[in-house]
Amino acid sequence: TSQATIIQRRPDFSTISSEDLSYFKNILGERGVVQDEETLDAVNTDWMRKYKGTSKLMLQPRTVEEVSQILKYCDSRCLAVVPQGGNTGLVGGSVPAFDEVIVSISHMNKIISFDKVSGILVCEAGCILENLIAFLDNEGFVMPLDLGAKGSCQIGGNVSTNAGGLRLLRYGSLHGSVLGLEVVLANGTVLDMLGTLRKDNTGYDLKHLFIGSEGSLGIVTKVSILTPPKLSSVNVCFLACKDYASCLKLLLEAKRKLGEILSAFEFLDHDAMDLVLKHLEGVRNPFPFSMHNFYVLIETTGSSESYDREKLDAFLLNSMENDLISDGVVAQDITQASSCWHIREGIPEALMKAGGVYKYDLSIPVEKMYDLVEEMRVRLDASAKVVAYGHLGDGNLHLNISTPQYDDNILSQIEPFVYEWTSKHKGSISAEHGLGLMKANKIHYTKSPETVQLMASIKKLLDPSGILNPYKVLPPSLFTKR
Ligand code: FAD
Ligand code: 2HG
Ligand code: ZN
Repeated sequence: TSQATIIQRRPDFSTISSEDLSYFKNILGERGVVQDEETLDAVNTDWMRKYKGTSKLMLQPRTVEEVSQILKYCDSRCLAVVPQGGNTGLVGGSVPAFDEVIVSISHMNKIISFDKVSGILVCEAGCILENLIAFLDNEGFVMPLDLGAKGSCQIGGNVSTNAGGLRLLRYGSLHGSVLGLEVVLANGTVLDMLGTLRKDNTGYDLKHLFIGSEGSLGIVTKVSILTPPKLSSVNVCFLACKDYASCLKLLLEAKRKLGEILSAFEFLDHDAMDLVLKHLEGVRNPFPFSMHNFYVLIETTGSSESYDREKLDAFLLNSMENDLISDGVVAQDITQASSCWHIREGIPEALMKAGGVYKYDLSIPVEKMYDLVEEMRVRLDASAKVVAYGHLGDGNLHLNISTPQYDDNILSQIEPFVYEWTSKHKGSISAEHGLGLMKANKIHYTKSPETVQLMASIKKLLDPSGILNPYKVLPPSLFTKR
C-alpha cells in the first residue's frame, strides 16, 4: 500500500543468518522454527490482505522462558520482531513491514486457573477468545469483551490492542477488567504483574502501559481478567430509524429506560446493510418490504426474564409512540438473536469481499458523528461507497470507504481530510483498533507533541534498540539513528 512504501527498512537491523536459525532450533526445536513458504505467506499477510511483509521466519514459543530467550537473543543481534496473535488486526500492526521475525503466541494457549467466586480467569496470551467464551459459559460466566473476530483473535492480541468490541458499553474497557499481566520485555526480562486483585495501589500500575501498546513495548504472555457472571435473560432487537437524529434520541432513551440491563447499542446505515445483504450468504433482511436509512441493534442482559421483557416492551412502545423507530423486530429465540448479530458482525467480512476498503475507526462526539459521513459522500464520486456503522453507545464510528479496487486518487480525497476533520472535532483517529503501520505517522492528529515525545521516551527506555514491532504505533522518524 502507499502507506507502506513511504517508510524505509531500518538499515541497522540485522538479517537472519544460519547461526541465528541454529540458535532458535536449539531452544525451540525444529517444530518451533517455521520457514515453509505457504505458512510464511499466510502470516506475512494481514486479515484484509492489504498489508504484506517479507519475513522469512516465524518462531512459535510454548513457554515464557522461550519467549524470553528469543527476545534476549534478537535484542543482542538487533533482529527486529513482530509479535503476532490471531492476525485479525485491522491496521497492519500484526504483520511485518519488512523482514521482521514473526513471534507467534498461538501455541501458548492454556487456561491456568479460574476462581468461581471472584470470576477471575488466568490464562496464557494465545488463548482464542471464542475458546475462553466457551470455557466460561460452562462455568456460568462470560468474557467482558466480545467481537466479530472472536473465532481467531487471541486474548493477548485483544489486550495488546485494547480491543473494545460489542460489550464495552456494559463492561467497560480492558483497562478496567484486566487485573494482571505477565510481559516479556525486549531484553528478555520477564515482568510478573500477574495480580488477581481488584485493588492494588502499590506504586505505578505498569500493566496499563502494555494494554493497547500493540506489541511495541513487550510481549504479553499471560493475562488475568475479571469476568462477569452469565445472566439468564438476554433479549435482542433490531430496529429501523428514519434518520440519524432518531438514532441518537433512541440511545438516550435506551440508557434511561433500559438502564442496568442495556448490554449493546450498535448502529449501521443503509449502505452497510446493503453491503451485507449483497456479499454475505444466508443473511436475511429483517425488513424485506421496506427501505430504511438506519438500523440499530439493542441487546439487554439481565437476571429476570419477566422484568427485563417488561422493561424492553415499555421502551419499545414508548419509542414507537414518539416516532423514534419506524419498524422493529424482537428476536424470539437464540437463532433469531444470532441472525441479528450476524448482520452487524458480518459487516467487516462483507466489506472485504466487496473489493478495496479504506477503514477509519473514529471516536467522535455522537451529535457530530454522522456529519462526517455525509461530508465524505459529497467529496467522493459514486464509485466509492461510504459505509458507516459502529458502537454508537460508545461514540465509536467505523467509517469505511469501499471501492472496486485500491486507488490512490480516492485515497487522496479521503486523507488527510478525515483526520483533520476528526482532530478539529476533538475526536480520536483510533478508537479501538490501534495505530499499527497504517497510522503511526498520524498520531499527532489526536495526541499533543509533548505526549508523543513522552511515549517515544518510554519506548526507548523499555526497548532501547527498537526491535519490538518497529515502524508501528509511533512515527518511525523518532527512532532513526543519526
Ligand atoms: P493480532 O492481529 O495478531 O495483533 C494485533 C496487534 O497486537 C499487533 O500489533 C501485534 O503485534 C500485537 N500483539 C498480538 N499479540 C500480542 C502479544 N501476545 N503480545 C504483544 N503484542 C501482541 N477490534 C475491536 O476493538 N473491536 C471490534 O469490535 C473488532 N471487531 C473485529 C471484527 C473483525 C471481523 C476483525 C477481523 C477484526 C476486529 N477487530 C475489532 C480488530 C481487533 O484489533 C482484533 O480483532 C483483535 O483484538 C486483535 O487480536 P489478534 O489476536 O488477532 O491480534
Ligand atoms: C467492528 O466493530 C470492528 O465490526 C471492525 O471493529 C470495524 O471494519 C471495521 O471498520
Ligand atoms: Zn468495532
